[in-house]
Amino acid sequence: MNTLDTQTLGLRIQSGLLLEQLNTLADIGMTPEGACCRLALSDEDRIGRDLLITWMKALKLEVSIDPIGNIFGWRAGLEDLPPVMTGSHIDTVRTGGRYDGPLGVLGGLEVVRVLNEAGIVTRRPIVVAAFTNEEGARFHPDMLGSLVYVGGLSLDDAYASHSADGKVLIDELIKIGYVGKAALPLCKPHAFVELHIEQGPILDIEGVTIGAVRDLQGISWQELHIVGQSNHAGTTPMRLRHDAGYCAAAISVFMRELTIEMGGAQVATMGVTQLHPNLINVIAARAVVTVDLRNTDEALLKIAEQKVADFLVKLAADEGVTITSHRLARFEPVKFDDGIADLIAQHAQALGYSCRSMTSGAGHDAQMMARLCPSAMIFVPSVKGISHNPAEHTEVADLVAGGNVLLQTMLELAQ
Ligand code: HGY
Ligand code: MN
Ligand code: MN
Repeated sequence: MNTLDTQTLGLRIQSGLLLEQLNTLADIGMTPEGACCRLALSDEDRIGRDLLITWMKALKLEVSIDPIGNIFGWRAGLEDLPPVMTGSHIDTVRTGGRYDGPLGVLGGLEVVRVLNEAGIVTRRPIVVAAFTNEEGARFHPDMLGSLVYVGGLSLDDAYASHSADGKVLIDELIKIGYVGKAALPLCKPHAFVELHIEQGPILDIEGVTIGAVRDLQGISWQELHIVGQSNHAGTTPMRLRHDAGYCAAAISVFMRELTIEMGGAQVATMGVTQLHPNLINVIAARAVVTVDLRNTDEALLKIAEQKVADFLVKLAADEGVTITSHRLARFEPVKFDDGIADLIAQHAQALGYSCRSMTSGAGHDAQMMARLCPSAMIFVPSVKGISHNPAEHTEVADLVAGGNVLLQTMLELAQ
């Protein structure tokens, strides 16, 4: 083992600045309820991006921005080789926590800080990325920036994406000043490793510190537009109603029953329900609802989608309404690189952390990067499995553990 190896194996991240930056970023877009609200391409997102770039420059990283607004901090290596890339996102859902996304970006900056302070230059360059619109809470699909990066969505189609509040993506990107000129893609990394909170209960319940994420479930998002007929809530006999509000509720109940019938990994969520005119004494004329179906098994996900489609046809006929579906996102399950996942597990154990292999229930930028280069993820526990919620929390010791595993995994990949 050479001196560099013994030196690097002894390196550890420090929690101080990582925590300080996580909290400083969390304050941007903080709501009165204590949630982080930095919807993609919003003013709050712009302020967060500007701050991140300031932090990257303070670490002497060479900052570049690509045409979809992905931000990269590049640290030169001894050799001009494909880099080891890490990163995640800093956009949030409307009721976000402070770790979902920023831990992966700021954890990457902490790795750079430790190497700078140790005076170590790795053989390969190291890049820290912050991808645009990972959440998909404002523009669809989710993981949009990393999807464009790997060529899964054209820039034009991404630019034309419409937000729920009626905005067009390119207009908002111009407005915040983040239409960059860097090459798309900036590079084809040697490897991509993403540090992220689990956002689920498994590590917390089992008391395990590190998740070596080997795969990620498939995602199916659609928006349903239901058109019935508004009418008087008191005078209209039940048999004459074309009630879009009832249909919205019936679809939600059907989705829950479908997960019970299918069991296994099948999950289903109706996150959005908008009724019009949304008045107590008016039968709803229209409804817009969203359907989020996920499963680790592609064949089962397809079955779930078909069962929902069949139910919608019958419901529309029974209730005398029209139901149209608009596809918002569809990603098959992803297998990560077992070699990198093994490295994650080895370094976790070498550092004395408990570790287990996992599947990700949430979508992540790593699932897109896996189309371009060997990729895997490091999970750390979410207390009580809570996320997309201001109560999202990860203990400091677990944040540090995840950062140390990221540091050692990246060092090994970069040497
Ligand atoms: O929806 C997801 O899984 C991710 O948070 N975008
Ligand atoms: Mn995330
Ligand atoms: Mn999220």
